[in-house]
Amino acid sequence: MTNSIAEIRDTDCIFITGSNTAEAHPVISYEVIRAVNEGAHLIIVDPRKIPLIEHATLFLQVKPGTDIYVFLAIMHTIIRDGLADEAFITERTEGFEEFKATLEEYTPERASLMSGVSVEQIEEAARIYAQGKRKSGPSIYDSRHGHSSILYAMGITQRSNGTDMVMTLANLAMLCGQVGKPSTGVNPLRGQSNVQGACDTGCLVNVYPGYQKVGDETKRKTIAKTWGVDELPGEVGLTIVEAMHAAVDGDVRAVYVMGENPMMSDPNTSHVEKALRNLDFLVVQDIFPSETALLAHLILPAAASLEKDGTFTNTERRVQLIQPIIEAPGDALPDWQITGGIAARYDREMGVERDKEHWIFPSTQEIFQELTTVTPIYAGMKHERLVGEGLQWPCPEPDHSGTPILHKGKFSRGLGKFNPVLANDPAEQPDEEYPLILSTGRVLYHYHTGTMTRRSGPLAWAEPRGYVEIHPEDAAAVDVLDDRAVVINSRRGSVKTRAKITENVPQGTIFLAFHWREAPANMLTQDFALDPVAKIPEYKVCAVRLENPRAKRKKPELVKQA
Ligand SMILES: Nc1nc2c(c(=O)[nH]1)N[C@H]1C(S)=C(S)[C@@H](COP(=O)(O)OP(=O)(O)OC[C@H]3O[C@@H](n4cnc5c(=O)[nH]c(N)nc54)[C@H](O)[C@@H]3O)O[C@H]1N2
Ligand SMILES: Nc1nc2c(c(=O)[nH]1)N[C@H]1C(S)=C(S)[C@@H](COP(=O)(O)OP(=O)(O)OC[C@H]3O[C@@H](n4cnc5c(=O)[nH]c(N)nc54)[C@H](O)[C@@H]3O)O[C@H]1N2
Ligand SMILES: [Mo]
Repeated sequence: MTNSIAEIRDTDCIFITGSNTAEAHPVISYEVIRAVNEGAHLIIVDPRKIPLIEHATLFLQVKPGTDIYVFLAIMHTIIRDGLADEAFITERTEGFEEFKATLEEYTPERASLMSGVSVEQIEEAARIYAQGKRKSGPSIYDSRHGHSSILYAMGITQRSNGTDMVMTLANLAMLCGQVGKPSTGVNPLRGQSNVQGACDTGCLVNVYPGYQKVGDETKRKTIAKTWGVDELPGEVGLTIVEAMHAAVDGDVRAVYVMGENPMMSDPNTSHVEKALRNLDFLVVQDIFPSETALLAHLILPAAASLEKDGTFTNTERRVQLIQPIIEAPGDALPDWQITGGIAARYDREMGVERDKEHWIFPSTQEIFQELTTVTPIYAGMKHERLVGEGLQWPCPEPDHSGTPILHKGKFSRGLGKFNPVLANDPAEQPDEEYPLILSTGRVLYHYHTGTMTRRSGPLAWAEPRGYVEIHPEDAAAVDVLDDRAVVINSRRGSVKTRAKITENVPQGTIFLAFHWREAPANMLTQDFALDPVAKIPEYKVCAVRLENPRAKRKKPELVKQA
């Protein structure tokens, strides 16, 4: 997030898109509702009637994958109606003229045709967001503009044009000067407790810790020196989906899976299975025996988050200490001790002398200390400074108090760059054979592949088994009944589950969460079209067909006995 969670409550206009905030980020959704109750406007752009629309002033129900036309038309309207923040554009940004020219063709009328949202709603959304208008009550900010904040999540990023979508929202915020101030900004709501920390510390294929590009020779040399090695690899690695393709081709021979369950979470499960079975060596390090662990040559038992210490970095870049509150069972060890143990063993085999030969590092405190020496955004932190509230990065010096708001006064690259974006449609479009769009995601009561939440009795009571949401018209077309079996087919595979007939999904779109091992959504999703930059698969759109399993069964014929 460019801004902080607590600022949401003071926002004048909240613009949410591609985020089912109430179910996937319930705590943050309380802040949203609090702001609305105080008079803030809430605009939601989403294909589904998600719970938070109850609180929204405007709900723009787009067809999946067509929101890009709506965003471009919102910006078209803002420029057309003179609502752009010209002072901000002149002082803080570059590339505006070129960007502006690309917007000309994206009229609200065209967006309406593509997305199904009315022209009036698009124009109203543009006015409210640009001016940071409130429904009622005074703004706590007394500047010329009210403060508008954008929240987004996977609905816009898990797309073959995900990077374009994020740049589009950044363009929108810059166009209206809604960035670098409290209660504004472009705020991705991150998924796991520590996915932010994992990225910060370099668990990505193209960067070293602190987002230092692997291709940057100077930075690479500095890190290598600190780590006491001659050189570090300078090539970008393979992302998950690319690695699976490479495994099928025999170019990747061994995989070490740590805290992931790709047999359920990666697109096109049949292909993933083929990839994993083709490996010479598969290691799975997990807290439970997952679907992926079933295929492993070696399973390493890890301790769970409540059983270990270290730090978690949350979605607002806040680095916080975690403490073990229960003991790990059996032989389970914290992940850092398992990988550290393997590294130490490797060193010993290679004849390297070490004082602490067990885990390379004696404690998480020392790992963190070492991390701060190669990670400029963490450089001013140490465990003692994180007690209590923690610190938000960048925190470059020992006496720096952290950064709740990014891009204040200046962007990290200096001037904010407008990146012209053209609309692109999802890679797989519905057709005669597969006439519906499948959208996948989450429900409140379960977490991802269910390794953890589907072991819980109370959660099973709330949400015991899989189902697919189908619009009444689409259900009627294939004679599928509510709460009865339905088969979903895509070009990759088939899944049988229970139908939930509801108008929460628009006609032409069905929704299936990927929590259910008895109805795994990723049997259906596609892995051929990735975002060209982020390489994320298009989990939010693929083409499917529904089938009524009862229709297949022939009526038993009465055989007359002579
Ligand atoms: N209960 C629960 N909470 C979770 C998780 C969980 O598994 N369960 N997982 C966590 C993780 S890792 C993550 S990444 C987050 C994900 O959090 P979200 O991204 O909020 O979760 P999703 O269910 O993937 O929903 C994405 C939203 O995008 C919408 N959407 C689909 N297609 C489109 C489109 O074309 N355009 C737009 N604008 N919107 C679209 C969907 O209707 C949905 O409302 O949740 C985190 N929180
Ligand atoms: N169709 C579809 N697929 C999707 C998505 C979607 O919206 N639709 N969303 C995608 C997104 S955003 C995400 S984040 C991924 C999630 O995909 P995964 O990360 O593969 O899913 P999880 O079920 O969270 O798997 C985490 C694994 O880590 C284990 N684990 C938990 N704690 C620890 C620990 O401390 N140490 C170790 N070693 N293991 C631990 C759990 O038991 C589990 O097996 O799914 C992606 N896949
Ligand atoms: Mo995620």
